[in-house]
Amino acid sequence: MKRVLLGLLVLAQALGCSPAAWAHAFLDHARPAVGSTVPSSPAEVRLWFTQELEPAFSTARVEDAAGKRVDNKDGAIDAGDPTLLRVTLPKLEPGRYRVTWRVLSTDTHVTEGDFTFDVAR
Ligand SMILES: [Cu+2]
Repeated sequence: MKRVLLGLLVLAQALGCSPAAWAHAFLDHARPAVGSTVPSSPAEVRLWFTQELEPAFSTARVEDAAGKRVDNKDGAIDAGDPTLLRVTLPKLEPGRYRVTWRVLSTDTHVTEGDFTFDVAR
């Protein structure tokens, strides 16, 4: 019985998720917050995830309402917090912006998503 259980544990790890936590890395919260309106152009977008991320395969981009990329293309995992992905921004005009993220968590699963925020007039 012990051997079977051990086999299942090894299988679970091979599949990528630890038996204790089957979840992948999902967006926990963001700043600017999902769907929010901020009074002025934020200096950066910060994305906090539910798991630690693999730096080489975790990216975020910010586009304006016309679909033009506006971020500084410097998306990176925070040096002190492996669940935090940051990308800096130039000064943004008022309007709606879409943040798209795609991350690889340390459990080897890729997840992706997007949301918008508004810069107030
Ligand atoms: Cu997973």
